[in-house]
Amino acid sequence: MLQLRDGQGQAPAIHRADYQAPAWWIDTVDLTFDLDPAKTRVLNKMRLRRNPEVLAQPLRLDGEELNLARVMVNGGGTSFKMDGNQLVLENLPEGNEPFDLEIFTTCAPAKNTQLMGLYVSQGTFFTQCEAEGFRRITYFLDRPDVMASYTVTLRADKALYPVLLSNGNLVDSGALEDGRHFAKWVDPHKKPCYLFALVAGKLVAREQLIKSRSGTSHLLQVYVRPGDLGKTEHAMNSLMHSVAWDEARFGLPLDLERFMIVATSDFNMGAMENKGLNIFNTKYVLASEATATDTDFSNIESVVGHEYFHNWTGNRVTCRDWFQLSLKEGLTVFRDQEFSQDMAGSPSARAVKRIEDVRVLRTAQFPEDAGPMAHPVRPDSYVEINNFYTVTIYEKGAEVVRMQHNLVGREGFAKGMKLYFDRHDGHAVTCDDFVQAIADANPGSPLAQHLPQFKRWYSQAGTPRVRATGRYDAATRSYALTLSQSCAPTPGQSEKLPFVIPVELGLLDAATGAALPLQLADDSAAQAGATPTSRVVVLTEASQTLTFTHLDSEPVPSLLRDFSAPVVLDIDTTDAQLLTLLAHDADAFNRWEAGQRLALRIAINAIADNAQQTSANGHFDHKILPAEFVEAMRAVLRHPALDAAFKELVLTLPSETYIAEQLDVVDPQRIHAVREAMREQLALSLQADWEWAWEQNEDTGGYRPDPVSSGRRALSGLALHMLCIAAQRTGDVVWPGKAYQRFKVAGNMTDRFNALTALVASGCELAAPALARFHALFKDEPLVIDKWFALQAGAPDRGGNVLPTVRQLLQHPDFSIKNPNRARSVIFSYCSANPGAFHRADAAGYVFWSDRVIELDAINPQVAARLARALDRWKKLAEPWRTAAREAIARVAAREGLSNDVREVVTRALAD
Ligand code: B3K
Ligand code: ZN
Repeated sequence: MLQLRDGQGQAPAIHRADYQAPAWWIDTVDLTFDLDPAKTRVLNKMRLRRNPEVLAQPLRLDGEELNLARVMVNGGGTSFKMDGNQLVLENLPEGNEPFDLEIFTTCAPAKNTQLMGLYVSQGTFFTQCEAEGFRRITYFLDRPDVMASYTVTLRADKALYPVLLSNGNLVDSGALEDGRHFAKWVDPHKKPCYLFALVAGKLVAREQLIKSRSGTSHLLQVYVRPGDLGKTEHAMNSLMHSVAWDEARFGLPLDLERFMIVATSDFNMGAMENKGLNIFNTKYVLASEATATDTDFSNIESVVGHEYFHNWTGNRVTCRDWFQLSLKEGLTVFRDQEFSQDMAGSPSARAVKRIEDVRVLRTAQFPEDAGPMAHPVRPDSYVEINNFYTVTIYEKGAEVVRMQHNLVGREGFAKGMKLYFDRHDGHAVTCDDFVQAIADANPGSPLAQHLPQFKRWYSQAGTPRVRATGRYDAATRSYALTLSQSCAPTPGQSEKLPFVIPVELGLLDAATGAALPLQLADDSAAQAGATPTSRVVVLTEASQTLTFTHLDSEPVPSLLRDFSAPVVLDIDTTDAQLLTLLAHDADAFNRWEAGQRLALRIAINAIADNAQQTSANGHFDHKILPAEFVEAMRAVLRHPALDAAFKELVLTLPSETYIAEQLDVVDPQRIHAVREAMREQLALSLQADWEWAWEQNEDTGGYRPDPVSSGRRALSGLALHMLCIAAQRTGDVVWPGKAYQRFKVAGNMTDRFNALTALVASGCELAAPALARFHALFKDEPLVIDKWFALQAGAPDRGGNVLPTVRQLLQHPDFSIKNPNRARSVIFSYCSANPGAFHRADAAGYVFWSDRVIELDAINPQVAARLARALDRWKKLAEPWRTAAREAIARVAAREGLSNDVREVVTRALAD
């Protein structure tokens, strides 16, 4: 155990305010590995010196699950002691001169099921060190502000491990005795230990030479298992595009002779940005049109980009401590989002990407911000840092960077980035340092003007709400718009001060939908003739009123365009106003948003309306959607100019999770029934239009994962799904037949899987043979089998049938709880992504959840703690779910020997 625990109590929290610079520096590290799955030997030779700026202290090195064999100082023996997991050396040479410390340990990679530190996956060695995995490899100052130069020698059996990789440049390699061989790597860049990596195994690589703008050449490599090479083209293309983009947009070149990506099927998350040796989950590397969907292709592009962009934002400039995690993660998510938008090209495709990103923020981060795990973008404390790789740190952090970008403009942001690197290259710094650089490079900008207040985005948790009210005065032809902000208390933070909230807005003519010139009463520049139709207002007070003049009638406000701030907008728009925005808003985001607001309003009213009861078969007896809504959806679907991808987003109803977030008390079954009823009505009322949309978009030609053709596949997939839903209701057999045919002959995985989804989700009889056929076709493709599991665990519940199916899936020969992708595909798809099936009135879903959390925790605490978050929002549940959920959480909390990871999550969930 890392910390002493008091019975079942939590390990102590670590506080940001307690940060102290390290008392020792490690300048160089020379590691020699004798790789053996059962017992790997690690010789660690370090050169250390005291940090003269810190009061003298013993050297305390972190270690975990290591067998210590030898410690030597300057070549001789030394005294040492253990304090918990720390190796403590007190009698070190006096003075500030460097000295040598040699530590010899062994570890057992084959037994490492946590997948942190050094582990074995399918006969290949991999490492994962972020955040605190390096201490599972050797004793070290395992903290990101200690940056050292690494030399690494790997020794292993040549037949079993022909490829030996580590960070940096290969400087030597050769044969050893007994069929062994070695490779020696030197990393030219200093780095914190969380960026260390090694890989050893039977791998093959796709290679590509590229030239930077300055003319230097670089070798790019994507390593996979033999047999997977044919699925690496898209990852390599994505890497090449990433390198070119970072140089073109930010002037940041590749700083290494060689850059490697290696894929593994056993990985806790998506990928890891180890310096020059990125390790990826196969899910974000391997793609072919036969096995990967359009979503997979676009995820690969963004994850490859994300990890590559870390090479500067994270690796060249890293975090002072883990509280600063968003310094690298928020910024790098912002960069990967911008990269994907720039790659998408057209304004419409950019808007689609923005909508997708906001959807993630609102369905995952907003609930986090309102629940027991709420924390600021820069947290103040944590028990287990692995629990803080969250949507708040990543996605909200990216929004906070995006607001800075928008407040200083694109050029200003590029200047700010340059200043950031001029100041901090090669150092471990804080979120404050970042925002200071952006502001200092842009004096006079709204960011610089409001800098101390802007920083509250880093320190205050919770999603702010902006309440907007408009009043039109015909006498003065003016429109007064009042914007008021507030933010609910979050655990440990009861008072919130006003944020700096950029609100991009426009006004539309209510009759024609035309964009109106925005003349502010007190804005002389605008009166001089420069009257834009969209502008950004920076809200800094608790309440502010803007008065727009020269308006002949009451306008329709379009607020928070392009989602200009991560807030909830409360506004009493009429249905007619929303319909105008849906039909005419020049801002694509708000056009989509108007449709979502209409749907949300209908759903919430139906949920609250006790007169609308479901009949025994779960169906609503009367229609929920008003005719105007159906007609508006038809107009979007049939629109001659809108892109298919955008149509698909508009025609997709808000998720059950998002609907639940709007309610104070959540009846998950009622939400599910209402949403299903809305979908069914949309399917039936627009049947002819869906048929038309299917025919229009059925054939996308040869497979290319570009935004236009993937948008067409998305819309035809939705159309087919809706047609199968309608068929279930009408008894039609034609469309299920067509879906089955499509499933059989589809030329790519997107179309095939969409057809399979339509069959399974609509509950038609052809689902079972299709699933069997799909498994037989792809039994040797683990990533496709993950989809097969996930589809069944995420299927709509029919009379409680999903949980028994999930239990059966756990017994399937292809299931293994030790493989995180597989565990996620079954267990998470059920517990976290299928609310209608999970929240059972008999509590069996919750019992299943608690069993799996406990089972997983013994194998892999990080994955278990993620699953533990599935009941974060239990306090909002109506009875009987609320009590049952609390009991399930309490059942987990009552276990002895829980990991810090799960303990922290359940403790916070149960806190008042
Ligand atoms: N930095 C890693 C995440 C590490 C998670 C450790 N629990 C991947 C990324 O964000 O790029
Ligand atoms: Zn990252």
